[in-house]
Amino acid sequence: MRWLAWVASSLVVVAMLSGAPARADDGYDLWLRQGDTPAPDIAAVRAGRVSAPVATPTQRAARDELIRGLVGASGPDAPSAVPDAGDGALLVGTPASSPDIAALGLDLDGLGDEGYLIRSVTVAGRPVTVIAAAHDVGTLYGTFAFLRLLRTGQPLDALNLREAPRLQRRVLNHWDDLDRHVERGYAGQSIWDWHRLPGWVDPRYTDYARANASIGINGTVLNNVNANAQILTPMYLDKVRVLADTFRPWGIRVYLSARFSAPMEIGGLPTADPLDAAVQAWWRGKADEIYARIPDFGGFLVKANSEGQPGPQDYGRSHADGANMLADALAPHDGIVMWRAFVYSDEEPVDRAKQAYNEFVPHDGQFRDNVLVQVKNGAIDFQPREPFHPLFGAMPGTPLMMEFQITKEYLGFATHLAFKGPLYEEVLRADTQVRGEGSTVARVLDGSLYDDESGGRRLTGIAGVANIGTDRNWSGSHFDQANWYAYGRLAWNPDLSSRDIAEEWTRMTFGNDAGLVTPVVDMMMVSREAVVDYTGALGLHHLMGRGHHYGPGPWVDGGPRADWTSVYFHRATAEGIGFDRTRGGSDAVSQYAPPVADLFDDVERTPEAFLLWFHHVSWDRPTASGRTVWDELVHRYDRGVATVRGMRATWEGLAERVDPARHAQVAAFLAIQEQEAQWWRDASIAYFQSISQRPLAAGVEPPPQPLSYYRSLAFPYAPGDTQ
Ligand code: GCW
Repeated sequence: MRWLAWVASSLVVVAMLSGAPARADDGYDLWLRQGDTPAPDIAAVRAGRVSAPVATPTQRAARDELIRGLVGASGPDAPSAVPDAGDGALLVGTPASSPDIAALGLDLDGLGDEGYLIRSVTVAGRPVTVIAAAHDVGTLYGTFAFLRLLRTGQPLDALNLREAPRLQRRVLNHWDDLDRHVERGYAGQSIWDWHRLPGWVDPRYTDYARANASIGINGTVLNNVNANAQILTPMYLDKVRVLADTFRPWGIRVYLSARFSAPMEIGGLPTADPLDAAVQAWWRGKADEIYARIPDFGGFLVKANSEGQPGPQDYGRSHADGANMLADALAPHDGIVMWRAFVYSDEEPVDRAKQAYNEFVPHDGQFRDNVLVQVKNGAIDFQPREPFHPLFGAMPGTPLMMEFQITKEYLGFATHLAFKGPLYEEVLRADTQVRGEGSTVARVLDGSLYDDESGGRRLTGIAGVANIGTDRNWSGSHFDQANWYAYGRLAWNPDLSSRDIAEEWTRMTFGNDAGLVTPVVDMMMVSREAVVDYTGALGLHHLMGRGHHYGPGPWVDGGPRADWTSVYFHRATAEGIGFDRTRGGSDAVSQYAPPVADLFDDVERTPEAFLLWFHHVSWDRPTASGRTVWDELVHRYDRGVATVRGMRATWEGLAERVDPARHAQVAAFLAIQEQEAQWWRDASIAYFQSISQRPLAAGVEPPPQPLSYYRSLAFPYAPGDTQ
C-alpha cells in the first residue's frame, strides 16, 4: 500500500529533522512503547498488505494496534483506515468478519471466546500470516501476541501458535476509594476521576484498557473491597457506565465491590439480612438497575465480615447465605459474585492462619454456580513469602479464585525493585497433593483437577490487586510495571515461567539489546528473594511497621488486636523463634492434604524457607548451611542487602543502554532500596538480638544505632494506609 510507504518515510524525515536521539521516556507507554523496534522486515510490510476488518470497535482496536506496531505511527499521524487489501499478506479476523479467513477453513474449535491462532500459510503462492479467532476479542489478543513476537525479536516466518486462556475471569482489583485515595497504592491517586465522570472521559482510560488487553486481562473491579455503598447509587452508576463503554472494545468488563450493608445505607432498609425478602428484592432491583446501564456488567466482589466490614454473620447467617443472595440477584443477567475468603476475627483465639479454612470448608458445595470464592495466595496477607493457602484443594465443590497482590504493600512499596513473577510462579506450581502428586494450585484454579465431576464447566478466575495510579508511569516505578505485566501473562497461562515473562517484558520495555536484557532479567529474578532476606527470611512474616506497613516493626505489640502485631507471628523468646503450627502447636499443618501436612509437621523436612512459619525452634538449631538459626537469620539479612547492592551496580553498568530519564529514576530508587534494606537489616538484628541475646558472628557489623532509635522512627504520612 502506498500509504504505508508514505507514513514510514515521513516518520524517517521527522526523526531526521528533529535530530533527537531516543526521546526521554517517562514510562507512560509501558511495554507497548514503540521504542527502537526496527521497522519490521516481514512479508506483510514488504508487500504493503494488511487485511483487517474494521466493522466493530474491537476490530478497529486490533487494526489500530497493528498500524501502531507495524508502522510505528500513533496519535494524529496514524492513518485513519486500512484500505481494503484483498488477499492481504497479514490477514486478521474471524470467519464472520472476514471472507478471506472464512475461505481458509481453519480449525478454530476449542479456542473458545477468547482464543486465537497465528499461522504462517501460503495463499495463491504468496506467504501470508494469519491471525484468526472465533470471536473479535480473540483476534485482538492474537494481534497483541503477534506484536509481542515482533517486539521481542522472534522469528516471524514460520508461525504456528494456538492459544486460549486457561482461566476465564482475569481480573484486576482496584482498592480505589471514591475520593481517589488508593488503599495500599503507591503510584499516586486513583486513575478514576469520579468527580468529572461521566462528562470528562480521560483518554487514559482507553490507554488503561489497551494495556490490560495486551496481556489478556478481561475484567476490572473499580473500587476498594473496603467498599463505599455510594458506588451503587444512580449517580455513580452513570459514571461506571462510561468506563464500561470505554473498556468494552478491549474485551474488559467492569465489576464493582459491593458493601454488604448497602440496602441500609443507600436503600433505607432496616436490615441487610440476606434471608430477608425485602433485602433480596433490593439487590435484585439494584442488579436490574446496573444491567440496564451495563448489559455485560461482570458482577460483585465482596469483602464481608472481615476487618470490620459488614456481612451476613451480623445476622447469624453464613458466608454461603450472603454470597448466594447476591448470586441470585445477578444470575438472571449472567453476573457472578467473587466472595473473598480473607476473613479472620480478633475475638477468635484460633491461629489467624487457620481461620479462613475453618470458616469456609464447612460450606463447600453450598455456593451457587455463579460464585467464586476468592482466596489470597497465602493464609496471612501477601507477605514476601507464604506457603500456599490451605484452602486451595480443600473445597472441591466450590470454584476458587486466586487473589494475588500486584501492589507491593509488604515488598517495599513502589521504591523497591521486587519482581513478583517468582512469587506468583511458586504459588501456582505449589503441589496441594489433594488428588495425588501434580495437584498444583494452578490446576485447582483452572478446574482441571475436577474435570471428572464438572466436565470442564466450572467457573474459573484469578484476581490481582492493582498497582496502578495517576503517576505518569502508572505503577509508581518503572519496574513495578513488570508486576502488572507478569500477573496478566500468568492469568492467561499459569504455567508460564517467570523468567521468560521477565525477559519478554524487558525486551518490550527496554529494548532487545542483549547486553541489557540478560543483566536486567538476572536482576529481576533475584530481587524478590532479596526482599525476603532483608525483611525476614526462614519463614518469618508480618514484621512491618504498624498501620501503614512501611519499614521494619518486629517489635510491634499491643494495640487493638493481637493478630495485627508482629510478636504474635514471630513468637521470639530468649530460647527460640517461630510460630508452632505443627500438630503439637496450632495444628495449622492439618489443613493441608496428609502428605503436605506430614512434611510441614516435620521440622527436619520442612523446607527451610518455611521453617519459622511452621515451627518454633531454638536459636541454636543448626540449619542447612551449618550455621545456627540465629546466625543464618543474620546472614540472610546481610545477604539481602548485598543483593540490592549488586542490583545497583548492575544498573549503573547499564547507563549507556537505557534512556537517561528512566535510568536515573531506577538508579535513585535502587539507592533508596539499598538504604531501606540496610534499615530493615539493622533494625531487625537490633531487635532480635535484644531477645535472643546471642552474639553476632565474627565479621558481622553490629547495627549502627541502638534498638530505641529504630523504634522511635515514625511515619505518620506514609502512603497507602487505610483511611
Ligand atoms: O492486605 C491487607 C491490607 C488492607 C486490606 C486487607 C484486605 C483492603 O492491609 O488494607 O484492605 O488486607 O485484603 O481486605
